[in-house]
Amino acid sequence: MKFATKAIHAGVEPDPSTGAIMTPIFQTSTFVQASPGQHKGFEYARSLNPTRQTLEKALAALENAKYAFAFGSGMAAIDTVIKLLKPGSEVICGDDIYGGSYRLFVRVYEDFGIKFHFTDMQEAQNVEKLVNENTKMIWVETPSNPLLRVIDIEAMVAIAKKHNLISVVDNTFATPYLQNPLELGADIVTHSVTKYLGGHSDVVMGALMLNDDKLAERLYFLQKSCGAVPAPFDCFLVLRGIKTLHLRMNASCENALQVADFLVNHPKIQDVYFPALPQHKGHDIAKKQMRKFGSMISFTLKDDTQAAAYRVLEKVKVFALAESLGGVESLCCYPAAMTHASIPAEVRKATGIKDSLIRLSVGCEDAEDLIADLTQALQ
Ligand code: P1T
Repeated sequence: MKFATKAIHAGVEPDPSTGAIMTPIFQTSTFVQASPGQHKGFEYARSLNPTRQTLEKALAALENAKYAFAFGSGMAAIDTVIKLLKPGSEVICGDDIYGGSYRLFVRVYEDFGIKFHFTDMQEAQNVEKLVNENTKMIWVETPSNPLLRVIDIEAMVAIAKKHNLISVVDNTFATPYLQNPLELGADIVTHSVTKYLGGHSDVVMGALMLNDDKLAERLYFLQKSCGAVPAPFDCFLVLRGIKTLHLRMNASCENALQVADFLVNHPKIQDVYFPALPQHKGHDIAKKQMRKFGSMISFTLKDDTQAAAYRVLEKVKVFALAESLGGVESLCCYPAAMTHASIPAEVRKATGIKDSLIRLSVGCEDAEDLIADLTQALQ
């Protein structure tokens, strides 16, 4: 099946009891058994709920994965992956990642004896150099948040396979429509479903997709044991959202090309971080491993100050100043004080997050209106 057909149909069967074409919201905590252990595949809604099961099948299909597990947030999905490790384990991780992932790794899991090494994964040798006998996992976020760095997934997978490490790719920015890390050899894909998969800024959810039976068994065990599962209503909303993933992505990626072109030619803009630009360091790798370049763009101002960035962010009218991304509505944010505030300033600076860095999530409005909005805000 091709992508659009899968997005609309995969996993969803008419409800057997009524014929309802949309999977019902099974708002129930438990399921009646005929005799202890004799049931219809569902016992207690933390372990499995029919609405969630349908969504998990649909999510698996989108990544061409054997398994998918849905969680109450993207962070809950990431948290579950880290629980595959034990005290003493070490993880090699990109240095440009979502601030919440950094916070979970450094401020939660370092207390449990797991060590994280952050490095610029654009150079594979930086990763290879950090591997030691305790290394158990490679954590890749590509394109990265907020600098839109593109990491060569196949190169990271090669290092992981050579040293018997679990390779994980956070595919939130690309979505399964643009990039399929499992097909490039990655072991686990993680998503903040809150973003493009949900697509309408009305749900917080996460997901893991994978093919490996052993890892899947452990992740399912962790999902039901730790219990960070999404509500049936949220599963329903995401089932609805993913039906238009390809349509929304096509529209927002096209808009992003136009917005980036406008920014590159604007006299007040210093740098534009967007993988579609030929001068972007990861452009060729993006062309190799992605189908389009996504709709996240970051940029800096010639007046590289927080005050100048705030002046722009306070003036936008169509773009909303808010955390998150991937909805039909365009958003803008100031990562240093918002999505990445939990990363110490010196660490942010070393990674290359400048004082005027602004991040855009380009949505599905008319590109002309988005550009007009940025024009007046930059003025
Ligand atoms: O917000 P949540 O659904 O828990 O997902 C966390 C997460 C994981 N991975 C990436 C790449 C992310 O960008 C996020 C969440 N990011 C934002 C809220 C943001 O505005 O960047």
